[in-house]
Amino acid sequence: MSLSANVECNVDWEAQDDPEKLAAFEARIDQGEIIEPDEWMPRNYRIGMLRMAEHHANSEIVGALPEGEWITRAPSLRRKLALIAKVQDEVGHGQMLYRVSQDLGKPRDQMLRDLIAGKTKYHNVFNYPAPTWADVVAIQWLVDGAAIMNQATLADGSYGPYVRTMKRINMEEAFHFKSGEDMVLTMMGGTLRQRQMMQEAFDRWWAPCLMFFGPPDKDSVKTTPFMRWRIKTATNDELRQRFVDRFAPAALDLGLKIHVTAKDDKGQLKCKADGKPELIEDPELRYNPQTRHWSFSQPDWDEFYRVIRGNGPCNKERVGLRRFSYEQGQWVRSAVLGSTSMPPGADSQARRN
Ligand code: FAQ
Repeated sequence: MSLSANVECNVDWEAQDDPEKLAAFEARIDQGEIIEPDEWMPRNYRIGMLRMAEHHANSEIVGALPEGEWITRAPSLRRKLALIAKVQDEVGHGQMLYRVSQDLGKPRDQMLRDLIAGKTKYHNVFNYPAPTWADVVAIQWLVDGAAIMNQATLADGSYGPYVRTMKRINMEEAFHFKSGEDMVLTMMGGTLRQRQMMQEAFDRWWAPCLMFFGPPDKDSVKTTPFMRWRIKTATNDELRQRFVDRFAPAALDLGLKIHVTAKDDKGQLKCKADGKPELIEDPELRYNPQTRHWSFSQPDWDEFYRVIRGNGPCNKERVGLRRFSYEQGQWVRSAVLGSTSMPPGADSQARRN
């Protein structure tokens, strides 16, 4: 089955599949079998897998942008070479994941158009600014660390092409993470100013990274059915806890502090004289030897929903750059594919001219 262009790809929980085919499919899932694109699958499995792979592909190509801005400003030739390779890897991951999504039935051009029209999402973390080199370090250490943690579980999933792509991507992400570790050690072993820069960047990225794994399980409609079909193999909260258990002690060992925004008695943010939010050490952060887990304060989930709905600090800038890139490629699509379609939003403008 293939979805035609401009079809809305939404999971429909009311949709009924042939009960016999569904039972046979679920028996295969229970046996740990891998599902291939040309085999029968429930409609919601196909759509759910497509949406996840497309969201992932979007995240890779948009995720290359905050770090890409730093290529010309990297502090040494060695760091510059590593950063160029890393950014190139992320775009390559996007390429592979758009291919996986295409095979599930959505044309690539529609995916690129939906991204710049704001119809589809990408990861929350890529809507935050990277104002200093220490932010590049935080991205490679924390965001790549979070990505590996999530993707290691996705590599145990049930859809063959996505699982195989995850295995390949995870090997490359492991290099990015190692580079992040090397850079955070350098920063924290450096001058007072370098350590301060790293702390400020860490403060900017900690909460977005907690949000990286998605909303709390109680608010995640898709987690239970996706776990049933092994599209996901760990819940959002399980992964968030693994992240904190791994990175909270590592950060403290390096001399970093884990901050949260201070609130007054009415739950309103407290601000400093310069208007920036006041930060305090996370009062919930502690290790529980019984559970062997770290407790921590939940991030601001209202901020998460604002950001993923297009109202984060850098959404417009990031999508704007993707639009610019799409428009710049128009002549290639028209020369190679004979495409006459204009970038979304430009159609009415073009017709008027
Ligand atoms: N950001 O019901 P759930 C990388 C949305 S690549 C934005 O829990 P689900 C490499 C979600 O889509 C990182 N939106 O959804 C790199 C859903 O929206 P919908 C990309 C989010 O699917 C590193 C709604 O909220 N990785 O980092 C986020 O069960 C450095 C309800 O959520 C992947 O995409 C979020 N954080 O679980 C590149 C991995 N979380 O569909 C450059 C694959 C949730 O209702 C530099 N994806 N939403 O409109 C997944 O594992 C899952 O899809 C989740 C969400 C965990 C993202």
